[in-house]
Amino acid sequence: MSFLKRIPLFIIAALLVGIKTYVVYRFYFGLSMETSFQEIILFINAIAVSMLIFFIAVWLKPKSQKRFIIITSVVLSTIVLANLMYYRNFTDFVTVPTLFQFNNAGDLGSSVGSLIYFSDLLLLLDVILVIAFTKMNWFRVETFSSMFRRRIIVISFAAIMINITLAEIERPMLFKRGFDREYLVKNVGLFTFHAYDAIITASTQSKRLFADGSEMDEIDEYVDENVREREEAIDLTGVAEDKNIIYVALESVQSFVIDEELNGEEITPFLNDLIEDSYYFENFYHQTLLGKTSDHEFLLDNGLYPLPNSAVFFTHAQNEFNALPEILKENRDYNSYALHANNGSFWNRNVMYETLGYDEFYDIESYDFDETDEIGWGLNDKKFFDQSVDMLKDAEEPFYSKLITLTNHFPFEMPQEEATIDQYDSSSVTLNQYFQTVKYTDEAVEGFFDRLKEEGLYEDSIIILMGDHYGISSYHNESMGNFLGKEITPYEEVKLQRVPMIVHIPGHEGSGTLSRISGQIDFKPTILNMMDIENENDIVFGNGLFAEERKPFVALRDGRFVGEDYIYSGGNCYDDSTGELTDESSCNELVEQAEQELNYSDEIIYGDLFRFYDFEDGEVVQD
Ligand code: GP9
Ligand code: MN
Repeated sequence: MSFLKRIPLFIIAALLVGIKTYVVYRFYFGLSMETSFQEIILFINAIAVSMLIFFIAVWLKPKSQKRFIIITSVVLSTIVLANLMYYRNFTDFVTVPTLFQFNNAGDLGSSVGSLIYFSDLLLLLDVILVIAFTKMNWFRVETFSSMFRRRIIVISFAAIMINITLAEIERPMLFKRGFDREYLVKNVGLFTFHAYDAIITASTQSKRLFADGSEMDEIDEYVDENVREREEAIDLTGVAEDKNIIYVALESVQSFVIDEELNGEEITPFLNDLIEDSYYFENFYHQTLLGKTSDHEFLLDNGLYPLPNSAVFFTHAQNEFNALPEILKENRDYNSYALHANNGSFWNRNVMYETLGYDEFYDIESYDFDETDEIGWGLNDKKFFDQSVDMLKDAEEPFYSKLITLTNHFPFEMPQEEATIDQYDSSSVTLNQYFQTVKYTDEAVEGFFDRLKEEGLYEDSIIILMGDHYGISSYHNESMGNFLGKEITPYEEVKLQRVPMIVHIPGHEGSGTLSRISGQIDFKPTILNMMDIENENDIVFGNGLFAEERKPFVALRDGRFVGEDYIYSGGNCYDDSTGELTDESSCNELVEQAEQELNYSDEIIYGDLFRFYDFEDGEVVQD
């Protein structure tokens, strides 16, 4: 037994709890592991975090050390068990905001019994052992030397750094972007995730506390002077009244593939035909940043910009918004549905959709498929659309619905036997493969239209399709330049941020291609105009796409912008008629306005300012 006496108790506790948390992640939560690298990260984070927490013991006196070790293992086990029960009910992890949502806690309360399994008893084994070891004085508990303490600090921080570095390799920008709670837990563990969540909540709440609504007057004035005046150039006011609105997000589809060929084959034959019979905006820009797909969803439903340094879906899902689903419900009694075959917690959608007013979210759990139906990130677009139509068929009409595709997602891999177009031949594997997945999505959309017609949904709907953001980053400029037959300058890079935007109105005559500069920020006012819903007091930074008088620029979220005559990129001003550099002063005025506008939008979100604004009469209501 004297040999055991040499091992410090806190190390034993750290290992026991670390191994237990690993077992829970792996076998109780059933987190999916795609690679052995993920397995390793999962194991390392469980041990590293547990070490960091228990190593605090070296600073304590022997008696407090024992107390600390027991209390810590009980608290950590409670956190794990609480999350496990929550996960079994909601397939998600506990967050600070959910703790304050009593309806969730209530749901859980009533079903606690059915959420605890007999096998959960095993999860208390570490606590029992820690208590027993402490009582029996088997392991070393003493006042440690300062040399030993220093070593322990170095070891535990090194372990955490290794964990964070590996996590960054596995998911670049994990902390900045958040992605999915499941990713966070997989990569940095449950306890670090809770710390991260607490820090984000505290920082958003503190910014919110300083706002008192006085900021809204200036913003309202800006919107009044710069955004609100508009007249319909093409009169489509009310065209969508009583119709279903079916919005389709085309994952990573950029405008450069439209009407383009690869080895003599059209890349998007169906979309090309559809455009002939639709309004097509050929100078339409995505305005997303870190939150990618979710940023585009935010833009569409709110007419506000996403945030410069986080995914707004993640950080501000508790804010008050004035989103499309809510407005459509209030004014026209529309139901809103979101359909997307991915984890409900990805981009925090399961929380944000409720905030935005969606009635139903059909996530991965609503779709029926096995491995053979998967391409890339999940269910293939063809099966996705097919099953989505079944859901829409049963939906209460008229509705507003959003369907988000997934097959054309980076890294654009697909089984070659299903590919119907060649790969491109360049040094960029990403670009080479891209055309095949884009074509696949194009075919899936065709199938979707066929099914809508078959089910009698087509005639009563307006169908809008849009690329959510770029798919090919500037990293592939050289190959992209080869494909397009021109050098990709910073000016061309901006032009590559164009995404297709198609408004298809069945039975409508006179549509066509429009060249006006426009962007995702214009979606919400466009829908409201088409629904003939008065929105004169709304605070948005976009104009209806059919309006004659429009803001003279489209701001990208990273500081670049597109003006009517100039494009601003990389701190330089380009003449749009030549694509050549021009005098900076030509861009100055718009540089300022674009920056101002982005700041106003950020202020609204950071300060949660809509809680001080009455959209009915356009008044600011301060506390
Ligand atoms: C995830 C899907 C793709 O659910 O929307 O997200 P992205 O990586 O494009 O933001
Ligand atoms: Mn996307």
